[in-house]
Amino acid sequence: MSKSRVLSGIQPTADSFHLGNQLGALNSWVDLQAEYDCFYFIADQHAITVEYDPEVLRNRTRVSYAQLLALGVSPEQSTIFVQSQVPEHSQLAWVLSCLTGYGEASRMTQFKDKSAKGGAGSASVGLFTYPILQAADILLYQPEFVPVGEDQRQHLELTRDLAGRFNGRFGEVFGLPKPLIVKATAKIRDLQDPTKKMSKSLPTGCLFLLDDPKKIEKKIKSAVTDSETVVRFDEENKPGVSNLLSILSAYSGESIADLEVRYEGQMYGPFKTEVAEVVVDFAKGFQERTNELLADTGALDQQIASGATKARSVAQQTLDAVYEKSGFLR
Ligand code: ATP
Ligand code: LTN
Repeated sequence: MSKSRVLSGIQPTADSFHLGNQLGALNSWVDLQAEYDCFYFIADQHAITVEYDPEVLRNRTRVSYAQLLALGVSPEQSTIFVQSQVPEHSQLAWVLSCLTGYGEASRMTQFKDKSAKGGAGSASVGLFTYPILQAADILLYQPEFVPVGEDQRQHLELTRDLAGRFNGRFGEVFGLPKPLIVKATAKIRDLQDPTKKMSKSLPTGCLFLLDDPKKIEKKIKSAVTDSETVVRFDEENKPGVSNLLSILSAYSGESIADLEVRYEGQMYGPFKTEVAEVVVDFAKGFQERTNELLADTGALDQQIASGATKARSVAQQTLDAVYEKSGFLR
């Protein structure tokens, strides 16, 4: 029996992935490969919906791709590609945008949040139509599941609506993809303000996987905890300690309950030291693998190009069917 398909994407909007990206999303990308036919891509076209620098983007796209491989996403098992190298994404996005209501697009909360941050009137039309491009990303590959964070649920809903609308109006082409929401415990918090989620936009409390290991250690050792000295998981009253427990458990494989027992009667010092050790240990190997891939850009670019070839062989079939039903001359 053929495996069912999974598709997901990530934007190349930072110089490094952070621990939240890894534990909240990318580790599950790695795990899903055992059971599914996975398509993963770097959403570089989504990254130009806000102000950016072209050379920085090019570099971040390569670095993001290399990091995916270093995390264990495998080009043998999965199809890993860069969005802008598969022109079918833009082509399908146009067809879908003609099926999207203006009011419908206006209700997307990510646009409202992001455009509000940039100041009224400064948002691009690309930022407005972002979810339609995302719908095209997904529907081109006919996936059964789309692993995304809670923040993307609304975009998935729009994707399903557009797929159903196209099918209803022009004839059955698309299946309706289901969200695979990564479990809530995978939400990692900011080390300096554990009431917030870890995010690249708050770099002081964010652990970037490509940070200097000394910096990683320092950030963990100065993580905000609380005035108690009990290592106990209690997200509401002890968000800082609970966050560190989640991190330690994720990297060491030891359960949170076992960690609580092992740290009974101890202060935060040794606990933080161990958290720093496991993260630094992982980061060192990860950085070595990433840098090795980045050392030969020619080989890396070839690998990226062959990902695009594999992706296009699927994307073209869907686009063909869509163009046929849409009434374009073939
Ligand atoms: P921003 O700076 O815009 O908040 P970000 O740092 O949250 O960005 P994204 O590029 O939005 O990063 O996230 C990429 C993926 O990583 C998404 O699937 C998202 O759900 C996941 N992710 C990001 N931050 C965390 C976190 N703190 N905990 C768990 N998952 C996260
Ligand atoms: N919007 C997503 C990234 C993204 C995506 C996709 C995820 C773009 N296209 C298609 C899943 C499927 C984000 O910012 N996390």
